[in-house]
Amino acid sequence: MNFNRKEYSDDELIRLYRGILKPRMIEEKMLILLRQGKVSKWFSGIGQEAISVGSTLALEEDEYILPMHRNLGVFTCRDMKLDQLFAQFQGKTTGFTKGRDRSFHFGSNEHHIVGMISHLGPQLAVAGGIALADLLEKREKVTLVYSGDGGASEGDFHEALNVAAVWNLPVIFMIENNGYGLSTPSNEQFKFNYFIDKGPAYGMDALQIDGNNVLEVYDTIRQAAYSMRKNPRPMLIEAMTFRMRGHEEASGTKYVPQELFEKWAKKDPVENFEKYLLDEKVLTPKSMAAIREEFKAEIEKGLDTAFNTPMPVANVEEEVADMYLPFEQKVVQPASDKTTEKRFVDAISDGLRQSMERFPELTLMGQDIAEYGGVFKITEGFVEKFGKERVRNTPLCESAIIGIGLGMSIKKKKTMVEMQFADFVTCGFNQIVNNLAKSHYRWGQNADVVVRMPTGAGAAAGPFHSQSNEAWFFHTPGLKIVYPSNPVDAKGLLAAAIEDPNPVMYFEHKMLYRSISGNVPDDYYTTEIGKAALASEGDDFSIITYGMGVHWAKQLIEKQGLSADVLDLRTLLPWDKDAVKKTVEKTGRVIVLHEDTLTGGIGAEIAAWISENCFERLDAPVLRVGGLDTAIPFSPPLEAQFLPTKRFEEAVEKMLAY
Ligand SMILES: Cc1ncc(C[n+]2csc(CCOP(=O)(O)OP(=O)(O)O)c2C)c(N)n1
Repeated sequence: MNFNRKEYSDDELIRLYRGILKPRMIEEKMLILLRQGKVSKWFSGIGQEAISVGSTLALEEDEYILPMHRNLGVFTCRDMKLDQLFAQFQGKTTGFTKGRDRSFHFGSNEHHIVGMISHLGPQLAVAGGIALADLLEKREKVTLVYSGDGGASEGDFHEALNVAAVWNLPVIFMIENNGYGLSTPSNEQFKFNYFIDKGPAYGMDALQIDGNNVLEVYDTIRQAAYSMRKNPRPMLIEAMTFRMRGHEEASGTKYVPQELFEKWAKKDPVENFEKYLLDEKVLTPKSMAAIREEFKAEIEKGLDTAFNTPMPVANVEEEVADMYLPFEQKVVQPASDKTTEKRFVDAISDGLRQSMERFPELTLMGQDIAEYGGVFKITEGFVEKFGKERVRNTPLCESAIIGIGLGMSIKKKKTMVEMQFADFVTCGFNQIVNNLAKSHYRWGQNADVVVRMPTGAGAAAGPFHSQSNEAWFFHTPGLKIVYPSNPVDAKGLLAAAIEDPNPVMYFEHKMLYRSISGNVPDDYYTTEIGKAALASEGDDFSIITYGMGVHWAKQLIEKQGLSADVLDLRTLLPWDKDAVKKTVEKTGRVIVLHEDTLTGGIGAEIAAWISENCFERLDAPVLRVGGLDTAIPFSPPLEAQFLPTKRFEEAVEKMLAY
């Protein structure tokens, strides 16, 4: 192996040696503990340590690193206390996730590390968000994220590299090409020869290095980072290496030809570097042994402490509360009583504009939202007022953009991501339900992201521009969901969603944009999240609904001269149980109405809750009315049948006749 120390001092080389030795010694100990049944799953990085260690030590301490499952060296090189690290591996409260997530699935802002979620690829875009925040603040920093060669087959890899290239984000994409993704060899994973062929295709420089040579990794990353801090842009580094053990310790290595192990054993990154340092007389066998002794004692002590720490004591309230960053909304009243008649669409735009003025740290991202003003023109004129840095046109990369939102939160920024149509959120679903929603629970990092969702049918736009998909998110703890039905709430709830540091899905029904108006306060104000409101009051029965349902309910009551409460939920997660209880107790008869398909819809949950909690006060069974359990058809007569309006009328008749 070719080591070239260039101008590096003995101390720097010793730092690298200490860096690479410690994870190796921890891993060797882990193998023993595994055999003794004292630790569970372990993903070994033996043979690949030079990559984690060389790259981590090459960066400044406050530059973020986003490691994967074989990058123990990142954690040890950032001087994490071993007792806490081991406690994390053992699911102890004193780890980094209070026992809620395993192994390397955690972040620590103190150490400028953001760990992965199991899905691998989503991590790449989060790095882009951290880099974007640095870029916007003109901090000369780089962010480094790793990917295996297998994980790089995911669409997230493409999206993250594409956005980073288009936006000149200073991200080092470090591909650890170790020949296998679980049992699948490279030739069954991808068709190109090397990852360096991919960099230029995305418009970024790419370099291939010997991933087993810690000095080469260190020197390459130092130079790359130096240049990228001055001239922000992404770079792809392909580190050639080999996984010397199984995918995880229980899975074996039968599928790997023995010759490969023999070939790569000769390139062991620790042994070769040791030999070089001895040859160079940087270290002696005695000084090496002293370092080993020091680490051995540190590891034993860390393990002792971790093993002697009790397992977590489960507590329901704590678990449920920790899904969210605690936030007590202080409702803001408008400064004056001046109002202007505004359409729903203009009220949303107004709320967004005033939030941009109030929060300099807020950035908007979405397809065609800059000069074009968005397909519904909600951000028209924004780019002139706030500039292109804060009003960002995005490539068609929903997943990456939402992941970037999380990265921006890590750097204390707020983001609003506009889905062009709520239907397209499917392409960013994983980032929302697994990254944004779970990050606070897992390691205390909130995701300060609002996703705007132009939703709903009624325009004969067919199955992919008409869907209501709030129920997907309703089932995801960690998210909040707001869904206004009128211009005043639309403005106030959007401002409130942006103030809230937790991830909020904001649904806006497209058919309301230009069909309804109201007197909207001119000043900035917020509406309370989690509170329903009576849109109409009556005595005979209650209609619990939201969004377009509020208008259907009011129209029917008026048309038929009925007397009913119409409860507009306004927030779906968390929904207002007190208000539901109050109206049920008042009328004893309830219809839950929504546009979304019936089965598994939000109405199902509310109806079940009413029957569990208000049974004695009911005079009739709770009825649910929703969209047909079909996709949403294009042709107007078919779409009209899909929508619940006719079935709603029938349900009202049935309810009153009961
Ligand atoms: C989306 C997703 N699909 C499948 C898996 C299961 N899985 C975990 S690691 C892995 C292989 C990853 O290979 P690679 O990215 O090359 O990393 P390596 O394990 O070789 O370091 C697979 C298939 C997963 N975690 N996430």
